[in-house]
Amino acid sequence: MSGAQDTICALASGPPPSAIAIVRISGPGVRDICAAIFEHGVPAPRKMVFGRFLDVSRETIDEGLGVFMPGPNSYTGEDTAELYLHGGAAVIEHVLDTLCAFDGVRLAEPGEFTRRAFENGRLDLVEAEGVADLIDAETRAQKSLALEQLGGSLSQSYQSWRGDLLEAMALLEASIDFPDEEDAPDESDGPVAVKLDMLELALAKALDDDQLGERIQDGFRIAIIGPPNAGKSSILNRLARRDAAIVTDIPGTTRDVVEVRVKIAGQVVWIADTAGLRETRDIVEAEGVRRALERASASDIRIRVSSSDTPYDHEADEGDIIVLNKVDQTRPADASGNTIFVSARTGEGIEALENDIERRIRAFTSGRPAPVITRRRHRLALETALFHVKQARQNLAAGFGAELVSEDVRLAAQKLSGLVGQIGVEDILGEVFSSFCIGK
Ligand SMILES: Nc1nc2c(ncn2[C@@H]2O[C@H](COP(=O)(O)OP(=O)(O)O)[C@@H](O)[C@H]2O)c(=O)[nH]1
Ligand SMILES: [Mg+2]
Repeated sequence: MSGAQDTICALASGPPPSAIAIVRISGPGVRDICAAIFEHGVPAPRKMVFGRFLDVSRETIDEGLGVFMPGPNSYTGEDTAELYLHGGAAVIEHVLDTLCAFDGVRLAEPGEFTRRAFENGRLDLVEAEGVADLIDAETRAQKSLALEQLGGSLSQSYQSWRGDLLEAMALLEASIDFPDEEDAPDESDGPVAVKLDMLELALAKALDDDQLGERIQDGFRIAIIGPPNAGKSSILNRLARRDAAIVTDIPGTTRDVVEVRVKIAGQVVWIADTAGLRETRDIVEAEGVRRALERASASDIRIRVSSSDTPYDHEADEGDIIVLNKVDQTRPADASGNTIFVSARTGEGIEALENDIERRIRAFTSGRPAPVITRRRHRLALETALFHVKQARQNLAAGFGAELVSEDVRLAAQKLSGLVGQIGVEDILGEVFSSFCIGK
C-alpha cells in the first residue's frame, strides 16, 4: 500500500446496475477535486448539495448529491467527499476516470479507507475488524457482535488490561530503584501481586467462553456419523434441501467429508456428512473413516444415524442426537425415548430432527454473558498474555527480582498492544485490511 499522501477513490456501494452509486474520495486532494467537479464549487462542510458533476472538459458526468467532510472529523480523518450518483456502469466509469485523472489520485485498495481511519487514530485495530465483520455479517447474531466490537466495548477490555499491565510495570520499575535489599518493599503480596492476580482471573475468564464468539462468526459445526448405508448422505441432503452428497446403495460411497452451510436458529451452521464407520482395507475409505471421527470430535453436535434394518450400537455422548433412519421400511416398536425416527426417503421425522438441532443451537447461545473474543487472532494474543502474567506472578512469588518479573509483564503488555494495533506490526495490518472490500 503506498503513501497516505495519495488521494484515493472507490465505488463504495454494490456493483452496477443499482439505484444509486456512492463514490468515496479521501485525501489531501479532495477539496480541489470538489472545486472542480461540483457544479457549484466546494459545498459547505457536511451539507448535502444537489447539482451536476462535471468532468475536466466541463461535460456533465451525472447529476446527484454530494457531500464534503473536511478532516479530521471524517471517517478516515482526512478530507473526504462522497458522491451519490445514478448506479449505472457508464456513470461509475466516467466519474472514476475523471477522479483518477487528477494529480495524485488513484483507486483505493481493499480496506484502504478504514486503514487510513486506523492510521489516523479514528479506530483501533479491533474496531476496524468490527467494521469488516459488520459488512460480512449474514446473521443477526454476527451483526450484533460486530456492532459491539465496532462500538469499542471489546477494545475497552483489551485496553484496560493493557493499562493494568503498564501500571504493574511502573510499580516494578519503581521497586528496581531500591537496590538495597533492606529498603526494597516486599512485593510477594503487594500491589503488583494483587494486580497480576486480578489480571490472571480476568484473562482466564475471558478465554473460558466456549469460543462462542468465534462460533457465531465462523459457524457452528454438526457432523453426521454412523455405519455405511444408514442413510447419512440422504439425511444431509434433506437438511440441505439439495443433493449435496452422493447417495447410492453401495456401502462406502462417501469417502471424504462433505460440508454444507445452512442457517439454523439465526446462526450459521456447517453440517458435515462423513464416511460410514466400519473396518476397511481400502486405504481411501480408511482415511475417510479417520476424517469422519476427527470431524465428529471437533463438532458441537453429532447426529448419530443408524438404520432400522441394521441395528447399530452408538456410543452416544450427551449432546449427541440419535437418529433411526429408514422407518418407512421397518418400524421398531421399542426405541429409547430420545431416538428420533426418520425416513430420509419420505421425509418423515426430518422436521423433528431440525427442531432438535435448532433447540440445541439455541441452548449454546442463550443465557450466556455476551461473548467477547470474536477472532482467533484475539484468542492467541490473550492466551500468550495470560501465559506471561502467570509467569510473572510465579516469579514474583518465588522472590525473583523486579527486573525478571517485569520482563514477563512487558511481554504481556506488548501482546495486548499488538492486539489493538498500538504497535503496528505490519503483517498483522496487511492481513486484517486485505480481507476488506474495496471502498471501505
Ligand atoms: N427405504 C429407505 N431407504 C433409504 C433411506 N435413506 C437412505 N436410503 C437408501 O439407503 C442407501 C444408502 O443411503 P446413503 O444416504 O448413501 O447412506 P450413507 O452410506 O449412510 O451415506 C441408498 O440406497 C438410499 O437410497 C430411507 O429413509 N428409507
Ligand atoms: Mg454416504
